[in-house]
Amino acid sequence: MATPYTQREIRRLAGMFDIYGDFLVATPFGNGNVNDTFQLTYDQGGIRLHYALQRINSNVFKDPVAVMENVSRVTDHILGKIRAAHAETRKRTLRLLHAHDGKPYAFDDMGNCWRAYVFVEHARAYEVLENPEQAFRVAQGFGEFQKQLVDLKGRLHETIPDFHNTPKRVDALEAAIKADPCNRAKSVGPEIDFVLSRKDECGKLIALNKEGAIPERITHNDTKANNILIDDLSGEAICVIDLDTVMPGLALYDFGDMVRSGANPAEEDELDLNRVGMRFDMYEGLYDGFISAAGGFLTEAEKEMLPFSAKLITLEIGMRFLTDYLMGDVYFKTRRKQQNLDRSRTQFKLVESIEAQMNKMQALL
Ligand code: GN1
Ligand code: MG
Repeated sequence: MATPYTQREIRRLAGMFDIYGDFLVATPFGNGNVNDTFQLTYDQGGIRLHYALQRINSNVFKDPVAVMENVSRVTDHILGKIRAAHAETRKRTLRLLHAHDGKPYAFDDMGNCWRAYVFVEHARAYEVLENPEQAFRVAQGFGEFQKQLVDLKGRLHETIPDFHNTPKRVDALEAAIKADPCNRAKSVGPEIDFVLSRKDECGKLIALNKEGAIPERITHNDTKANNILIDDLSGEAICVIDLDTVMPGLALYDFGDMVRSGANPAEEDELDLNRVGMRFDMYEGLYDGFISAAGGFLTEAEKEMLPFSAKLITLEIGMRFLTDYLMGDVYFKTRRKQQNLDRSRTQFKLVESIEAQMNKMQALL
């Protein structure tokens, strides 16, 4: 990842937080599409320690302080749960460092909001999951995360309103087709048709929630496989990360995004569409893992919609990539031309693959 920040600047930014020891080096970290992340290395009395320093993308998160209030509440709550379990465990939660004024974030001179975390060692995020056992653990980890938050008191801020409101995402696509600021719409006719021919299904989950058939919960809303850390030694999913979109939502959004990102053996921007599809054994792993953690609190109506949620969220993210392509790549980071279009194509290929296996998925229920 190219970064506009020099070592000196990062060192100064990191200096806004209470970190003891000597700054050694900062390196760009991870593959996020939105925020900028650096791994910091410090020397503390001869021992090397790592921290994560992150700039919140204020184009995406208009109210970073609200984001940080949510993240603090959620991580404190989960830490309480881990401690109360009184068990030997590698389970972790992200831990925020304090800035000098005691707040868990700090603004730089340019008005950017930064935060720093203790780095979780000996664990990593996988872009593509390797086998059904790993899928099971990832889904179990995200399911446990939802379960840990069931008794969090008070509503969290909606850090991005209507984040998973699929009909509004369709509206945004249609507005982008109409505005067509980069004159790209004519080149993506099949992709546009793909979405619009499925428009009628897009409001299904929102409608069920409105009718009271499925409840609002506290959900993660960005349960990409790479947003959970897997312990190097045990293979257990030990820490959910990327908590900016933790907010009121439907449990199904989290399951859907897990399937989208965890059951596909190819990367999100894979160019060879023959490699893209939903592996059924991976779906089974994700399904079993999610049920093992969340089966106790999910209602029958929610369980019934699990297969559909995989299709819906994959379609939704595909249309978000397509919209961003039409708008000139203003939301998601891109590293090459047409990357957003490539991303949308993989999502639509995956939707087709999910549709073709829908009966088998239903049968698992
Ligand atoms: C973004 O930041 P990252 O890469 O985890 C996006 C998600 C998308 C994802 C697709 C706030 O997540 O909604 O599903 O890219 N996050 C936001 O890769 O828009
Ligand atoms: Mg992420």
